[in-house]
Amino acid sequence: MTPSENSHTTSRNDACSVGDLLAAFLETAGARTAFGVLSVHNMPLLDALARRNTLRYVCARGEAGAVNMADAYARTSGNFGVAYTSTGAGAGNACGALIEASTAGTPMLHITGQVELAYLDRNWGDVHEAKNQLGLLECVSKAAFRVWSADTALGVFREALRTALTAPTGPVSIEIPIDIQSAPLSQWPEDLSPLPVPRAEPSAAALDALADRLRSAKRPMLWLGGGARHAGDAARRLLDVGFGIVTSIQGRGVVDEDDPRSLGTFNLQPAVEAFYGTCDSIVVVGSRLRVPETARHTLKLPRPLIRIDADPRAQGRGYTEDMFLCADAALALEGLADRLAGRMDTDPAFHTELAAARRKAAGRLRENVAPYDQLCDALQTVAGHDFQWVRDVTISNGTWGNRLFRVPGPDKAAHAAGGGIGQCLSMAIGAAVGSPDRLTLALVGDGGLALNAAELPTAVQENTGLVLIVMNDKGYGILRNLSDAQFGGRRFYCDLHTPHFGKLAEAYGYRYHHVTSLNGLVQRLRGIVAERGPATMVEIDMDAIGPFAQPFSGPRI
Ligand SMILES: Cc1ncc(C[n+]2csc(CCOP(=O)(O)OP(=O)(O)O)c2C)c(N)n1
Repeated sequence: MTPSENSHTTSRNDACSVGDLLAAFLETAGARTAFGVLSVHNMPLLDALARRNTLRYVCARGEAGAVNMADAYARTSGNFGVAYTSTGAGAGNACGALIEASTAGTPMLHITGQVELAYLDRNWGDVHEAKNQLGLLECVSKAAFRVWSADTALGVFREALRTALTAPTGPVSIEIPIDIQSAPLSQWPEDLSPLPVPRAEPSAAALDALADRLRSAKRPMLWLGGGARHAGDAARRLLDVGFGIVTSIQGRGVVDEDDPRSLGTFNLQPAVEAFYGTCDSIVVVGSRLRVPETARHTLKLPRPLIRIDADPRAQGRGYTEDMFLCADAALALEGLADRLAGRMDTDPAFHTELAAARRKAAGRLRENVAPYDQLCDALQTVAGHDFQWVRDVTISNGTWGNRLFRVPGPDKAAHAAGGGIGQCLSMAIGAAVGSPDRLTLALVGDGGLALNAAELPTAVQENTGLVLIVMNDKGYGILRNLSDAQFGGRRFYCDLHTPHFGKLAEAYGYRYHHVTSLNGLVQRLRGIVAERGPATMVEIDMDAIGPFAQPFSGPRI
């Protein structure tokens, strides 16, 4: 709709409005970038943001894209994310992406409009009206707040940001009725600073008890999840004490994935499960022990199983633990390392056997994904050590992308943790905007790309330089495999009419490469990466290259 269709008029010159306050608060809190879709129901906010002109604003083409961008921006930049949407359909469009940000625990603010206070929740058919929008956002976000008046707005902004940044972190929605957005404050607050973020401090007694439990272990493991992303230093100290490490997919890169004392993300393969059988303890830190990463909690983990989590509700989830410590991951592991350094006598063969288990698991995966292991290796060679790896829910990610392909750090990888297809392109844009000097590689299937192809021009407009690798098998490959494995080969609804990717790329100003053979790929990819246009699309023609050696229909491959 056009602005003139809306009955409400905004006062654009008032520099002391809620919109100005929000822009000033975001700036004071350290925000540098925001993503969004302009709408009549957020114009006072975005007008204020633009007038203040201290944040970069990225025009997404859809609200799902804006939230995905802010999400991956936050995951890879270490800052919190900011996304603006409109009310009604705009906020609704954001919901799938908010579910993803909630699943991944991404700290971000989602700011959305609402109809005028006097018309709110009355079902009078106002433009962009939505039934119980706040309830909807409460369900998909970590929390949702409404701003009721100009003078109470700052308190809401501060509490929303504190909630987003407090472990377990997550997206928080703020709903601001359109008349409140432009309403003047009676007084401009002196202090706009954000609130301190509480960290769950472990007690000395709890750490002593934990150390006592582990001191005699000969083959102790650490399982690190997304909640331990900031605990890399402490985890490395424990490696030096004699621990072995494995990570969840969300915990990738917390310690160097090349470290021979780490299993990387080979966390549930048969060779690794056999190795777990030889371990005499495991400390699970900041991980949900997710259903797909534990074979529905049937994966046999070592005992005693000790869990450390900042969220007290993690206790007993999936596995009953032998000991639980509610604490921040870094504080707990530092405390543990202080108590165990020089006081453990672990099995000298432990790390060698761990490395052998990883080799075995990786070798099996390599055989199963052939010939695409060559693509994995070529990308790894060309990417070097400072790049970002953003992935969609495509077979290539579920197999080699999540495990064989190594990431350089916890803040250099992002994927759809909740398993929703189509979010990769937007996430890659957010990651690239946050780290413009770093190469951003994005891995997506043709089916997934179709969902958010609306954001193709955003990548070019923002000059992201991202390299989008499209695994084109002309349909939903994983669902074909599942149809074969579980539905007697009845491949219903799996085949898609896909675009001519070369023409699509050309239409949007992408550089385009069509890969029909894996021969000489390193050299070819080197050229592709070196040219770094505004954005590049590399279509991997899977019809021409051929199928995977082993059809993939589950994570144990
Ligand atoms: C939002 C959403 N819709 C539907 C699905 C179901 N789904 C899972 S994988 C998949 C197919 C993805 O196809 P593509 O991106 O081409 O990757 P491929 O399986 O071919 O590797 C679908 C539709 C989903 N996971 N998420």
